[in-house]
Amino acid sequence: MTAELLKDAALVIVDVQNDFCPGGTLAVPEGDAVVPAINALIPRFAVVVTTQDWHPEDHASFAAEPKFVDKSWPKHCVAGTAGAALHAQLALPPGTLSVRKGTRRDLEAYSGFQDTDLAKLLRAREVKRVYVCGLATDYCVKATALDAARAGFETWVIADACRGVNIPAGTVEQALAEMHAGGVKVVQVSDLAA
Ligand code: VGL
Ligand code: ZN
Repeated sequence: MTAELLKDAALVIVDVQNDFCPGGTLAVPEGDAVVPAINALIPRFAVVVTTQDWHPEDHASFAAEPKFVDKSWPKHCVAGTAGAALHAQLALPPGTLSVRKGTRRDLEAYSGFQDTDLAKLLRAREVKRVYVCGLATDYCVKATALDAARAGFETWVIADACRGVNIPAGTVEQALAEMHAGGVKVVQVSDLAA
């Protein structure tokens, strides 16, 4: 049995890229654990979007001695590299939309809505509801979900289909609280998957 499509809804898969998975330059603990969870969710959505962090070689957030807490990072997701590619096991359907962000040297872009066509792409497909999952809960997932809510979409974060940097420990919990305060609803994969 295939579960019904969620009406007017899009699944926004944030930054499930090799550099954020174990073995990558900015690996999120258990980052690749989101892949089977996301693959279980995909059949419920008519509209699927991936975002990718897509930085120039000399992006301003890159540091030789990254501190993480101050948003300085190891070099990651350089445009066109294997590290910037989506995880190979994501079962993306034909017609998956793609958004790339953080492409300007001097600007960090944690949100998939920042300087992209994402809101326009969603509205063109009459999306009213946005479900956000992926990496990292405490940065790009949080920023994308908060921006989706601000843009007027009814927004959910699928908590167990996300993983976070969590440095210092507690930032994932805090991010979920901030999303909740920003009008984003929190759900689990089991609430949605067939
Ligand atoms: C991200 C840190 C730096 C993310 C991107 O995808 O959450 N985190 N760049
Ligand atoms: Zn980045």
